[in-house]
Amino acid sequence: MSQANIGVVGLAVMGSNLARNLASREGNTVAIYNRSYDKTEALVAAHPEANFVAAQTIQEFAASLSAPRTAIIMVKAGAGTDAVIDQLCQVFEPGDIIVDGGNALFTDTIRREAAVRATGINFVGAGISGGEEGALTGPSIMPGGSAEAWETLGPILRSIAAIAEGEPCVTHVGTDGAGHFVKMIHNGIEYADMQLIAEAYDLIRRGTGKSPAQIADIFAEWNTGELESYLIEITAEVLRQVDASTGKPLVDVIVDEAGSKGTGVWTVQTALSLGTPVSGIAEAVFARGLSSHPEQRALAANFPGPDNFSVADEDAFIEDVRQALYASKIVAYSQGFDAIRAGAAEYNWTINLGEVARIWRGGCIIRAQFLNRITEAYRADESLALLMAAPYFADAVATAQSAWRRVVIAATQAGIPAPAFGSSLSYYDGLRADRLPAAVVQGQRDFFGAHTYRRVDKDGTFHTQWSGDRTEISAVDTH
Ligand code: NBP
Repeated sequence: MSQANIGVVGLAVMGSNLARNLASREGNTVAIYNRSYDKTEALVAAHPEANFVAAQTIQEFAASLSAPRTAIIMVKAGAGTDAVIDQLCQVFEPGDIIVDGGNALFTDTIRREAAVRATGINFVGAGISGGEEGALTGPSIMPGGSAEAWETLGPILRSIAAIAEGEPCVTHVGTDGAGHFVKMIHNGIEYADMQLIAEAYDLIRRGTGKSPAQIADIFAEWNTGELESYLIEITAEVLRQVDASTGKPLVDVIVDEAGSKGTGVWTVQTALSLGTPVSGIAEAVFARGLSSHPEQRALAANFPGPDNFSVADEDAFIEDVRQALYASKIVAYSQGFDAIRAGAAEYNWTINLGEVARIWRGGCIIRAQFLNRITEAYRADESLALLMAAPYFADAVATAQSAWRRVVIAATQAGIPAPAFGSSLSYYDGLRADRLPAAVVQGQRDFFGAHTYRRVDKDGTFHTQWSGDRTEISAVDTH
């Protein structure tokens, strides 16, 4: 017994692939356990080459691990995770390490970490991105938890993570729920990136009449430049795919209702409570929501829109769309990193934002060349308050802004929905505005609720006596 140095609990798609990934690395012996033993048996039978120690019970599982025992949980997030943590706490000892690699809500991770730490056992919430393929060949890993746990866990996670430009895509993100928080924001950015690419496709298709296969060629071309990313690459693959049964482009036979598993919603809910505008991510979540209400879409199907739309210069329009996509993507990432900064301040995490961008360069769904630029921006200025104000991004957005406006105007005139393009441009214009109508909002708030306002020309807080003689008084007098 005690021959395994790492264990995996939960052997569905993600867990079995992660266990195989671990077993493929030199020096690892992997204890495996699943609630239903048939999955464990099937994994062992299918992979005789792997160095597995199969356990039928949680007690056997614990006994097969050498100290400090380290187990990665890969079960359905929620009640399943709590059930497995409870079981492991019964059989583990102080100093051992429980890692939750599922998609847990970060506030659950904060709660679980505190409860498990009270027993002397370490608890690490680790975001794991890359889907089933990433789990097998190398994911991007975002662990939270204590520095003590990271000492044992670090070398193991480094050995299985994706490698980007020679460096493993894993870092100790911060304490307790920091890893799952950063994974949540990663997924939110992923939503925005996907929606922006989908809007670019829609504009080109409806604006120029090009076929999905022709647009696949355009995206493949974009993938050789500053937009180079996994999501652009796979979009080209999706658009090129022909449906075997009808001979039509596959994209034309897929029902146009986008689903979700909730991490985008969590990102937006969290950002709302932090007061951080993640408008690009929010529009992406809302766009999925709108798509998934066929009964409403049917009722609105005859609403009037503009007549025929076609662009005069196709090549120029496509280049404008490319630039608008790049600028909107910069906004989405800038907003996502802003949410991480705000989360770190709220939950007392020290998160190195440049490192976050670095570990997203490989393994995960939003992997892209572009992330190097983010790392460079935070290396140059660790306290950068606005990512898109870093010189590289500010220049890129300045270069793109005319094209961006032309695309949003064209979309509006054509009646083609481009909510993420449009709201990203509004965010940009909001940030750069000399004066915002927020002053009017403050006036309204003071009028109906005596919420007070500050003045541009002197310190202090003020209130206008709206229901009286409308003279202004110092706000302290109102309370
Ligand atoms: P699922 O999310 O489908 O969960 C199935 C696993 O959970 C099985 O091993 C099942 O055991 C176990 N389980 C459940 Br359900 N309830 C349990 C309980 N009460 N006690 C013990 N085990 C229980 O698996 P998955 O798709 O492999 O995902 C695993 C985790 O990884 C999830 O948190 C997911 O969100 C996350 N994740 C998934 C992806 C992805 O691309 N799929 C990517 C990144 C992260 P059984 O065999 O006995 O039913």
